[in-house]
Order: sequence, then structure tokens, then C-alpha cells
Amino acid sequence: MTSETTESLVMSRKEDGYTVITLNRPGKLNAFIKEMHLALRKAFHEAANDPACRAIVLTGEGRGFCAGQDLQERSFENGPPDLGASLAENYNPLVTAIRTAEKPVIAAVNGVAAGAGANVALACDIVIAARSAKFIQSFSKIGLVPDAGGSWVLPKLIGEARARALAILAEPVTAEQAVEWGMIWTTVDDAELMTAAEGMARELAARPTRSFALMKKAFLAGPENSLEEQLALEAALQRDAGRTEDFHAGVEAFRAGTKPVFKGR
Ligand code: T3D
Repeated sequence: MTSETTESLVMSRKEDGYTVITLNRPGKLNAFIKEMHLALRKAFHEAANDPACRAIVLTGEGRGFCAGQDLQERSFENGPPDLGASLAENYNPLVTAIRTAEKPVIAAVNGVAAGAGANVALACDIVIAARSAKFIQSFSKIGLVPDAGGSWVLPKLIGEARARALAILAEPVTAEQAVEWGMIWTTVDDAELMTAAEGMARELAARPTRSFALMKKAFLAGPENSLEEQLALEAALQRDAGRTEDFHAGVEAFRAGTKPVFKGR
């Protein structure tokens, strides 16, 4: 690495109520190298565990969101690399951290999101993409299979026919097409991306954070559960939600006809 340091590979900016985490290898479209994974895990862990942070925005510096694994990092000199180990060590914990974070995670997709870069974005709770962004399941172009949760989340989002075709053909999906297919939440003009993403984060930071944490548990478990199991889980989660200060504040404000002040607990 020349001017790249672990610290600078990922930037973390704390705002009032939310944190913006920015992948920062713009010259390589923010492709993942080991050091960037380490820095991202650290930044994400800090934001996830910071009580003052009630929403996280993940974005990329420059013209790309993330081009997935840095292919220059892979060496075949001593035999084939162990990609399973790479996933277990780096990508899987990241996707799990995003899905289990007890606060909403917004992906602000500023440009191309390819390979694991696309699927890290799709692991986030809400995806907002710049109009010029595109999503590419580029794995099959280099003989790999979708990872970082892509084979799990894509069929759920867009149906199996489209998921299979995207994985096999590795064709880019524009931001507008992604919205139309239900792959992402919305698209905005490029210049508006961070205003939109941070505006949403600011708004979410003023909402009842525990309810977001609990509903994430429900959505995570849902696909594997029977209806009976999911109903039981909803009852357990709602029991917890009903015990929060924010539920109390919400009901009091409703009765008084005032605006609730949610504290996230
Ligand atoms: O290994 C494991 O741990 C297993 C996990 C695998 C997960 C994966 O993500 S596998 C998939 C890896 N990603 C790709 O295959 C995508 C490769 N990149 C591309 O196909 C294209 O770059 C894009 C379609 C994303 C963008 O194209 P374009 O024309 O807009 O940009 P570009 O000119 O190709 O790229 C700009 C620079 O970024 C360029 O560097 P240079 O020549 O200017 O110094 C290019 O080499 C670099 N870059 C882009 N993607 C990667 C990359 N360098 C290393 N690895 C990349 N993935």
C-alpha cells in the first residue's frame, strides 16, 4: 500500500444521532482489501455500540460504492487461495453485523456496487442509490458464486427467476430498475444522495430505536419460521417493545395530541 493506511481506508463521521461510515479506496472503486475489512469492522462495531448513534449510513468515496473483493489481493503462487476462509473471516461477520445491528443501517449507494460490494449494500436495512449507480452480481465473470448473502437475499427481494438470471448473466442492474424490481428502496439524483441518506438517518435517530432493533430480529427470523413460530416471536418481541419508555411516550403523546419525544430506550 502506498498512501493507504488502515485508518484512512474507512472514514467514520459522527453526527447528531447518527454515524456516516465511508469506504475510502476511491481509486479502486473501494474494492475490499484485508485492511479495509478490519477498519470497516472497527468503525461499524463502534457505531453499533455507541448509544448516541441511532442510525448508520454506509457509503463509498468517489465514483464507486464498492467493487467487491480486490482481485489484486488474490495470489495463486502457492496454490488456490482459500476463499471460504476469506468469507468466514471478513464478509460473513460484516453481513451479520449489519443485519443484527440494533439500529437501522442505510446504504447510500453512490456508484457501481459489484460482487460482494453489491451484496453488502443489499444487506442494509434501507438502500438509497444515486441515479447513476448500478448493481452487478459480477461473480460468474470470474468463476465464483454470489456471496456476502447474495444468494439468500436476492431471491427474497426480487424473486428467484430474476435472482438466478442476474447471478448467471452478471448483467448490471440500474438504480431505477432496482427500485422497480423491489431490490432497493429508492433512487435520487446523484447530487442529492447524501442529503437524502443523512436526512433519513437524522429522522430515524429521532424515532423509537428499540422498535427498529426488535423488528430487525423479526425480519431476520421470518423466512425460516413457520407462521406459528413467527406469531410467537412477534408476541415475544412486542412484549419487549411494550416495555420500552418510547412506547409509553408514544401512547402518552397520542392521547395528549402532542408530538412524542423518543429516546431510543
Ligand atoms: O476473494 C474472496 O475473498 C472471495 C470473495 C469474493 C467477493 C467478490 O466480491 S468477487 C467479485 C469481485 N469484483 C469484481 O469482479 C468486479 C471487478 N470490477 C469490475 O468489473 C469493474 O471495475 C466495475 C464494473 C466494477 C467498474 O468498471 P469501470 O469501467 O467503471 O471501472 P474500472 O476502470 O474497471 O475500475 C477502476 C479502477 O478500479 C481500476 O484500477 P486502475 O486500473 O485505474 O488502477 C480497476 O482495476 C480497479 N478495480 C475495480 N474493481 C476492482 C479493482 N481492483 C481490484 N479489484 C476489484 N474488484
